[in-house]
Amino acid sequence: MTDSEHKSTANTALQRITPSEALVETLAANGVTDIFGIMGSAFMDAMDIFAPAGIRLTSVVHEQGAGHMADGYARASGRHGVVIGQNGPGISNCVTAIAAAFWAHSPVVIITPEAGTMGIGLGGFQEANQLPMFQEFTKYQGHVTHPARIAEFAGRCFDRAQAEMGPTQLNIPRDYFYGEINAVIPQPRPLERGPGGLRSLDQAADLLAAARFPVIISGGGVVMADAVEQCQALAEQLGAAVVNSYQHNDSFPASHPLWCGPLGYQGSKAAMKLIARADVVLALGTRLGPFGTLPQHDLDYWPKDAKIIQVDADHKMLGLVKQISVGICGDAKAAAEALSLRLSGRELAGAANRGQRYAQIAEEKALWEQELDAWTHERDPFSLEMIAEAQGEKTFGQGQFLHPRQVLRELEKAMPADVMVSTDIGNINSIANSYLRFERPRSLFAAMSWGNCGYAFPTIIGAKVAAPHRPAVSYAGDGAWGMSMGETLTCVRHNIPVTAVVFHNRQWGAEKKNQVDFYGRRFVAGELDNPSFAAIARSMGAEGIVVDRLEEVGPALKKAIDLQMNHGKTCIIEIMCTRELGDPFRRDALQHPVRLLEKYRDYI
Ligand SMILES: Cc1ncc(C[n+]2csc(CCOP(=O)(O)OP(=O)(O)O)c2C)c(N)n1
Ligand SMILES: [Mg+2]
Repeated sequence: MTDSEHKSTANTALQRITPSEALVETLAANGVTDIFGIMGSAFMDAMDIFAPAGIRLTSVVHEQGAGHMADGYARASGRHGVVIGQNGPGISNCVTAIAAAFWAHSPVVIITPEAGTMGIGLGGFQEANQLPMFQEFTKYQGHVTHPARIAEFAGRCFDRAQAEMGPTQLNIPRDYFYGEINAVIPQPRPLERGPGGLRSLDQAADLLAAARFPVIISGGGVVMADAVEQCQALAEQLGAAVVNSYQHNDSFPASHPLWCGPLGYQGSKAAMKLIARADVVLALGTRLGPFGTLPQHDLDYWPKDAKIIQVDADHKMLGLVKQISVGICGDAKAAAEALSLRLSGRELAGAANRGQRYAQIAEEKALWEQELDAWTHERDPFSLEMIAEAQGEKTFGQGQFLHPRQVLRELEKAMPADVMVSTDIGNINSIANSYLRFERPRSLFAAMSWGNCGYAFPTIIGAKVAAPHRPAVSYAGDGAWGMSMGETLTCVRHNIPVTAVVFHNRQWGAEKKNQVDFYGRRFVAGELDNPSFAAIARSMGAEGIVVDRLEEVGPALKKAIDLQMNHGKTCIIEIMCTRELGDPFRRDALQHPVRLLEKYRDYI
């Protein structure tokens, strides 16, 4: 649902009203039904009337969780996610989550009550200048300069979060909730987006018509613009292979014959080998982020001689990272439609070898699937040692430590239809990129370019609140789970049933991999000595399952989904994994150590 479709009962005339009422009425006018946060005196006057305005405040364990929930809510629904907290520490607790939402392009509004105007600068209680904290991670910061302007600033924050596809901040001195004002409740002003400049669309159509091996990169913009259907129509018209941009595996249906899988870290070799052959690439709704286009699997796949057409709703992204031939500042859906229209009835150079391309796509995909099937475990020396060591060991469940890749394959096979999955940052979560396939958009919520551990679990809770009818699953490593598992209490307290998969490998694996590759296996701070997370989950009132036999992975997921969908229960599936480690995250950014001082001489 878009903002314009919300039915608002708000009075649009000038009214005598309190600032708290003006704020809450503006929230209601924007269709807000859910806010995430922790209560506080700073905004209690407004909070007191949330319920009669049809707004539920879900109280969380930690405000970072609330920020991620707002992000997940926005990503699952396309609507605003809203987060609120106590001035000072409640607000500073949100910084990481707002940064993550910024890089996920989520329309999150953070409402930040601030110290009162009569005390600012005197060093009172919970006082901080709250605008600089979020300056880098917001598209707009509305600071309420007078109580009578609270609705005006609030409305602008909601409009700009959608228009600019990112978080906005509404900063309200806490004394400005009180008093009486004359105010108009602003109605949402959704931005109508267009296809882009006509000349650039014409140029792009000419390039596509002349392409002999066209490839489409379907990006996050395709998800956000609900443009999968239009992208698919264009791909079929051109007979173009479609690859997902990094972490946007839900931007094209995986069952489609033209789908090739994701680019980027632990992505699809089929996608990489096919885009390497392109003479024309249509990058639809993607900023072509640097991390998502790095060489992978020893394949430097970016087609350096191809003509690149880039479509992005933000003009600042055009040509920023990759050289392009044509840049279109437009909406992915409208641009795809406009290109289809321009190409229909035209002679397409690629028509001649269309059948051949379909065959090549099918062949590369089959090869990649075979490779994945055979790739049951990692084969580097460290991993082989870890696997050998685990063979003699029993888990606390008395079973075996499992190979992460096999676990991920089993999870893939057992995924329910219409599932939403969130993923964290870590070695096993990254490898999951090869095994996460979706049929519809708004299904994958990865920790995007902010890359913070602890992202996935609170994010899936927010997604579940937005889409309660859809199964919701989060993935996290044991380290990241430790950061975020407190929010299990939020699920239990507020009946928000989700399924959390925890890959228990007893280490901060992704970073330890760098110590293997660059630091002579000198393991500093990499080991994790954990209790059973399933037992912790049970003590928090959720269900917990320990999995230490491969044949139990699929049934455990199915059982947890049944608990979630049919019994309203949150379940943590703790999967015992070996310490083997896949390819590292940032090989590109590390250098082998050099030591000049005598005392550190051995540390190379
Ligand atoms: C908030 C935050 N702190 C630290 C890091 C650095 N970091 C990246 S991956 C990683 C290890 C993750 O370990 P775990 O969650 O157990 O997953 P594994 O790699 O073992 O699969 C760390 C510490 C980060 N990305 N985010
Ligand atoms: Mg781990």
